[in-house]
Amino acid sequence: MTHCILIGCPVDEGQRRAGCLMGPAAYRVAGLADTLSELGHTVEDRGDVIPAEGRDQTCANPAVHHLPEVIAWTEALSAVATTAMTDGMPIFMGGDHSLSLGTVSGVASHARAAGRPLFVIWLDAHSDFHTMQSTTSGNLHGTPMAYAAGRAGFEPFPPFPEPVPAENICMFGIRSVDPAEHAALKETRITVNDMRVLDEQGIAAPLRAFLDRVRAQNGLLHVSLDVDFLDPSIAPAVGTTVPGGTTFREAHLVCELLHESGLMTSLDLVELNPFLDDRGRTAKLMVDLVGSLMGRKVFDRPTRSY
Ligand code: B3U
Ligand code: MN
Ligand code: MN
Repeated sequence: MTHCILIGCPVDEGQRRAGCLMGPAAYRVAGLADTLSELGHTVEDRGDVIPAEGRDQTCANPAVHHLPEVIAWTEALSAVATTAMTDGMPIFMGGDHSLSLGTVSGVASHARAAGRPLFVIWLDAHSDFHTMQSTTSGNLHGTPMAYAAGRAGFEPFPPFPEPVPAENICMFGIRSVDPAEHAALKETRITVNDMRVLDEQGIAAPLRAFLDRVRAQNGLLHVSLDVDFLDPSIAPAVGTTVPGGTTFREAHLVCELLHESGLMTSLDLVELNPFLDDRGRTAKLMVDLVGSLMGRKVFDRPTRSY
């Protein structure tokens, strides 16, 4: 049994297609809290975070937009995340992916205080590995993984508490990487499981390999689930649809393996744009995936301990 802490993060400023701010409400309507309590967990909904007013910060790249607002979100969410980590398992209901600038930073502060290494699983079509200098869209939802990895080029932001070592970062579902991200990723030891890897090896083997490392080091594990990890045919409610995403079954398998590992300590649900949804179908699928992440299954699997 886990104490699940729901935290609404109605962040819309990290991209240009308005609507992600309705995400937290959609997760509540789709029954996230009931799903968790039916699985035997306790649930506490801490409501939606309200950031302070943005200060007048700028950066050299003129494409970047809403920088003061995103910095204000980062500061607010980081503080909320650190507190929640001591109380239970935070589930951050986004909001666009720029919210992870704050959530991962808050979780990293907690990990440092707890003296445990932090690991991150990034389930996404995109690598989100831009700095504020390299982004051409100027959408800051394309940057949080670079911030968490400690890349230079985030000067107006608070310094990232304890950058996540590249060996502790594992991406799945990747199929849209900009040239600047590609060049930067090649210089790191981040594990990028793009769709080619998943097609050849399946999703279970690479995921288990990474989970083995988390377990061996007694790590904390942050999971960041972007709606566009899923194929747009099953999850249409997202601003940046990328064809060729994970299937319903692959996505549930990832979630079931994560649950069986018992390793996940925090979770982001990002990029749901309910304005683009088809009768709540994407919101319901995301809630079902959280169900699998938190223990819903057909039968126990006795063959492996996790
Ligand atoms: N890499 C592109 C596209 C993108 C990143 N994240 C999303 N889209 N959702 C960019 O704008 O940085
Ligand atoms: Mn993303
Ligand atoms: Mn994405």
